[in-house]
Formats: sequence, C-alpha cells, structure tokens
Amino acid sequence: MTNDIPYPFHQNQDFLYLTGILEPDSALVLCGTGRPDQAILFVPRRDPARELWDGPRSGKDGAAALTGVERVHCTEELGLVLKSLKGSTVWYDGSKPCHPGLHQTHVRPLLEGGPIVRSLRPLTHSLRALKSPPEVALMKEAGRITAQAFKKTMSMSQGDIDEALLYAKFDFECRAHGANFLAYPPVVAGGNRANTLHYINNNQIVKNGEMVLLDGGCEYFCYVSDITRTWPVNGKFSPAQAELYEGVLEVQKACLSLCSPGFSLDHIYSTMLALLGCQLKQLGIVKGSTSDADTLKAARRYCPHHVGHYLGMDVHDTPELSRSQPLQPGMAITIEPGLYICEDDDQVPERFRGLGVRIEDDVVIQDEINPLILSSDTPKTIADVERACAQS
Ligand SMILES: [Mn+2]
Repeated sequence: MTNDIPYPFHQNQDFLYLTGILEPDSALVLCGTGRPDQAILFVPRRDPARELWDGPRSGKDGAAALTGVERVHCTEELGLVLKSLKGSTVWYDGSKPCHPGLHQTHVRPLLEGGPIVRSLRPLTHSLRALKSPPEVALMKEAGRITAQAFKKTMSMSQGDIDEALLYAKFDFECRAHGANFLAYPPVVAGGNRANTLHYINNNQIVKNGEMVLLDGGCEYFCYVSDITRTWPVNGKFSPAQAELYEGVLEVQKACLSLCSPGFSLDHIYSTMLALLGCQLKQLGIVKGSTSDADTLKAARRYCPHHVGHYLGMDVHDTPELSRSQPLQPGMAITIEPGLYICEDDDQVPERFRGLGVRIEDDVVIQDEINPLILSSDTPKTIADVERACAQS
C-alpha cells in the first residue's frame, strides 16, 4: 500500500494453531523419526537494531518459555537443521509455500534431495476443524462483541446516512469492546449495492427508505466472527422490505435447525435452495406454475453463494475440509442465506427491485440437536431490529 511502511502482520493459522507464536519469520519442525519424537522451533534472532524499529522479539529463550518447546534455534539455522534430520517422508506444502523466503533458502534444498513429499495442510485443517472448549470460548466472545457492535451500529442509523459512518461505528464498537481488529474488510452496502456481494467501498449515502446490509466480524485472540444483518436505515421496514426479509429469515431459521451432527454444509445448502425456491414463489418473484428444476435455477440466481462455510481462526476456515463432510460436534460454521434482487431486474415485481437481504449467524455443532449460536445477541426478528434501531 505504501513504500517502506509495514502493513499489519497476520500469522499463518496452521503455525499459530501448533505453536501460539505470533512473530513473523518463525518455523516449526515436528520430527517423528527421532527417539523420542521431537519438536524444533525456529524464531528470529534478537537484534537490537531491528528491535528499535519493530519492537521487542521473544528470542530463543522467550519462545522456549512461551511454548514449552525445549529445542529452539534461530531461523537462519533452519536449513542446516533440516539437512541433519533423517527420514524418508516430508510433510510440507511446497506448491503453495506459506513463507516464500524461508521456502526458497531453507526448504527447497531439502526437497531437491528427493524425499517423498506429502501435503500437511489436510491434516492440520482436520485438527483445526474440531474446536476445543477453550477455542469455543474465544469464538463466543468474538460473537458477543460483534453482536453488541451491531446493536450500537443499528441504533445510530437514520436516513440518510453515509456507509462510511456505519463502518466506522462498527469498527469502533468492536475494538472498544476488546476485539483485536476486524476479521476482514466489512461489507456496508446501502440500497442496490447490497447486490454486489463483495462491495467494500463503503463510501456512499444510504438514503432514507433504503436498507443497509452489513457483513462484518472481528478477531478476538486469533478467533473470528462473521455476522450479517440487513436493516432499514430509517428504522422501519417498508412492506416490501419486510416481505423479503421474512422470507429469508424463515429459510435461515430452517437451515439453523439442520445444524446438527450428521448433516453436511452441502446438504444444508440444497435444503436452502429448495426453501428459497418456495419463498420466491410465495413472493411472486417466480410464477407458481414454474417447474421444480427451474425454481431451483431461480434460487441459485437470486442467491449465488453457498449457505455457509467453516469458521474459526480464519473467516473461511479450513478450506481443505470438504463441505460434503458430515458435521461433527465442535465444528463451527456460518449459516447465511440471502436473496438479491437487482434494481434492473424487470422480471421481478417492482417493489422488490433494488433490495438485497442476507442474514448470517455463527454456530457451533453440539452433541445435542440444537447448535450453539455464537451470534445470538444480534437483533434478527423484524421487531428486534426495529427496537435496536430505535435505541439512542
Ligand atoms: Mn460468511
């Protein structure tokens, strides 16, 4: 973004999951062929000249104390140590190295020696997919902070209002209540801009009478939230807005009821499409006589994204995990159906044109039928949303 000025560093999530270390240019080697198996950690050397600019480093002693790993080296010794290790299989993702510099200098020579190389990422992702109780506690807090930020942001909306102001309010409320930072650039999309799924300019005026769609989340000690609400900035849903909103809400609640062990995200997705199809017919957006196949096609057109994704240290967490995999207790996912009607879609009754609605909650799968809803404090029914907008 700008010459010579650092941008915020974000640790690689797999490395963070295994070590808890937040410093750049660090590495972990897990060696399964030694007697006993051992962990070897690599961290940047202490360097007063660099630390003057970038702040203190843990160094070898600090990293050992933090992690309990006894064998700690400086990062520049990584290649040397790797060369000294015996073993025929290296578990490493060389095609998409997460640290190109360390890969080039230290790891590539090892791979050129001809060991069997197997991908590590599917293994770390399957570990990360199942959240432990302490991880769920952090995600709960991220959800709680974000829900409060939504309430406060709804309460300041009024027609007309600048998207930038809603963005700033949401960011402020998250950070002021303990979030480290926002988990991703939020979407704050007024009116027809809600139909641009990745709209992040957030710099236009939302007019009195229009809705705003806010998709935002925060990071709380390495775990994130990802919540979406859509509300009228003047605090009162118009009849058409309420009709479309209720339609999406009904589908969202039905999808939440499927968040239990054994179902998969893909299964919930196909259910969502079928239910959205029914809603499109009820709303008169799709003719009653339309075939099931064409109704599904319409559902895919008016909701071009999946019902949700895994959630955890990353917003789109553990992408190595298939969405066809049955959900298990401890998995965290989002449920986010939407309907997006572009203003120039003349096949749709005029009152719905230019409206886009998405409702997104974060849930953890539990042993019992009902999931734990991390975002449950976020106003969602029309009555609750209108009440939150009326707060001062
Ligand atoms: Mn999401």
